[in-house]
Amino acid sequence: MRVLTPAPPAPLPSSEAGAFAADLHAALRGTPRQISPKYFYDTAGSALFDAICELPEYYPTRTEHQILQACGRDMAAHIGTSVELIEFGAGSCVKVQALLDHLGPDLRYCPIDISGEHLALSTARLARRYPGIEICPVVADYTAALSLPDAGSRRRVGFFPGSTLGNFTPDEALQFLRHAARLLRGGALLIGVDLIKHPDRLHAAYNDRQGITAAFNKNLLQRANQELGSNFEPDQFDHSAFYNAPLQRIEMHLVSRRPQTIELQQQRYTFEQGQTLHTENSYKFTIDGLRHLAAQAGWQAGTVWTDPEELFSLHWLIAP
Ligand code: AVI
Repeated sequence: MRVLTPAPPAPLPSSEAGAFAADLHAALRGTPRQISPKYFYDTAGSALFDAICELPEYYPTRTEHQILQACGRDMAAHIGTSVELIEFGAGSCVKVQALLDHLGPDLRYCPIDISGEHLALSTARLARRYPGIEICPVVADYTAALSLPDAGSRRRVGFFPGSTLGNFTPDEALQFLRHAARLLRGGALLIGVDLIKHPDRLHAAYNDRQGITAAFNKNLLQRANQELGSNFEPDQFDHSAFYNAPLQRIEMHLVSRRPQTIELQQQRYTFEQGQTLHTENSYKFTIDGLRHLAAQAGWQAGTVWTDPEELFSLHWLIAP
């Protein structure tokens, strides 16, 4: 078993808080008011997201898992041997196990995640389960410039499951795919994206009956109160999630239930009744749409794996 020590360290909490404060002020000054969904994921938000993944209405995680279970052997054959497998935003390193189960020991696995603590726990667990694999965790923001371990003669293959690409703006998605194509030149990328389907199914997935997605959305306000000392009243905002068909995306908003003023670091911001803070977009793709986007970023589109209902898809992209 070989687990290399994670490096470099995660950003300091104070700089994270500074970025959150700056982005929240900018969002509240903007028209429309919009903030990056990356701020959902503090400890409470990450736990709520894990709970979302278990919900009966939230099909993406379960469906992707089913595809990985059913087609993991074939995907592993595409990945091949003598590979450096790089997972972008690996978190608890659970999904990759469907691939590791079919890959030989001649493999280096490099999970990248911003949370060093989380990564250390997940890779320790993984090393116990796959003692023959070299694990080389990288603590970093995978959307920024990365320094990865030298691949030597190994081919680099990326793994980016979970339809996280859908939470990027179209420009960011293109930028990420270009950045990944450079990083994985001569190799490939296995990427999971959610597919366009009937709006009722999409609506249900983001408006669950237990209200977990609503709590996840409102947690952003709790986080601001805790970390930045603002005075949002989460009960005075409604969760709103709907499918914007022309833009092929689920939009999540927090809607002010009444006229109200909030204070954030000595600045006052007024919400009219019905005014929203736009907290997330979750883009949905067609199979051809994703292949076209990948081609624009320099990829050659290969095999696609889906479930029988075509709810979700995993794509093999080649970086020439
Ligand atoms: C992480 N991401 C792919 C999820 C999604 O479906 O866009 C985040 C999420 N937001 C609400 N529910 C789940």
